[in-house]
Amino acid sequence: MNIILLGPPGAGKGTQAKRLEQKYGLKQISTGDMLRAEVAAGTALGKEAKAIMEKGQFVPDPVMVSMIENRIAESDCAHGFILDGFPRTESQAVALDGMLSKTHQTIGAVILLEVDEGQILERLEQRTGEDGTRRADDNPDVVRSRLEVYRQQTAPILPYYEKAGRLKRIDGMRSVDDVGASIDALIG
Ligand code: B4P
Repeated sequence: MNIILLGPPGAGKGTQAKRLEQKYGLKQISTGDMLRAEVAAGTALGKEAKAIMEKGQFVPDPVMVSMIENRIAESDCAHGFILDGFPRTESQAVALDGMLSKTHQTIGAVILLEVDEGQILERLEQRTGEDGTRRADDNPDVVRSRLEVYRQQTAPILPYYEKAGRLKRIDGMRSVDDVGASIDALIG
C-alpha cells in the first residue's frame, strides 16, 4: 500500500508518517527531511534549497519530481511508501501519476490532515528537533509565508484528488493517537 499525506505545514504529516512506518513497515519518504539532509551535507542542491526553504518557498518542481522518481525506485520502497511532503503543487501531482503509471504502482489512500492556522502557528512555535534545536523555517514570519504558499500552490491540488474520489479528509486538530486511529480506520 502506498499513501500520500497532504496538509498545511505543521499539520502532522511527518508525525503520522513515522507512526505508519513503525506500525505497517511502509517507508516514510519525507521531501523536507531529504532536502534538510542535502543542506546539512552542503551539496549544490542543499545550497540552493537552503535559501528557498528559509524564505518558506518551494524548491523547483523538476528538482522535486526527479528526487521522488529516484527515491521510490529504491528497493526499500518496494513494500509500500508514505509520501510526506510530496506532491505540493499540481505539476508535482500530475508528474507523480505519470511516474506511477509507468511502473504500474498505485496510491491506495490520499489523506488530508486538516488543521487550522492558529493551531499551526502554535505547534510550529513549539517544535524543537531531537537535539533541541529549532528549524530556521519555523519562525512565525516564515511560517506565515509557508501558509500563504500552501494556500496558493498546494490547496489547489486538493480538487485534483477530490474529483477522482481519492481524497480522504481527517480532522488533524485532535491528539496524535486519535488522528492515527482515524488513519488506521481508513487504510485498515
Ligand atoms: P516539511 O519538512 O515537509 O515540513 P512541515 O510541513 O513543517 O511538516 P509536517 O506537516 O510534517 O509537521 P510535523 O508532523 O513535523 O517541509 C519543509 C520545507 O521543505 C517546505 O516549506 C519547502 O520549502 C520544502 N519542500 C518540502 N517538500 C517540498 C516539495 N514537494 N516541493 C517543494 N518544496 C518542498 O508536526 C509539526 C509539529 O506539530 C511537531 O512539533 C509535532 O510534534 C506537532 N504535532 C503533530 N501532530 C500533532 C497533534 N495531533 N497534536 C499536537 N501537536 C502535533
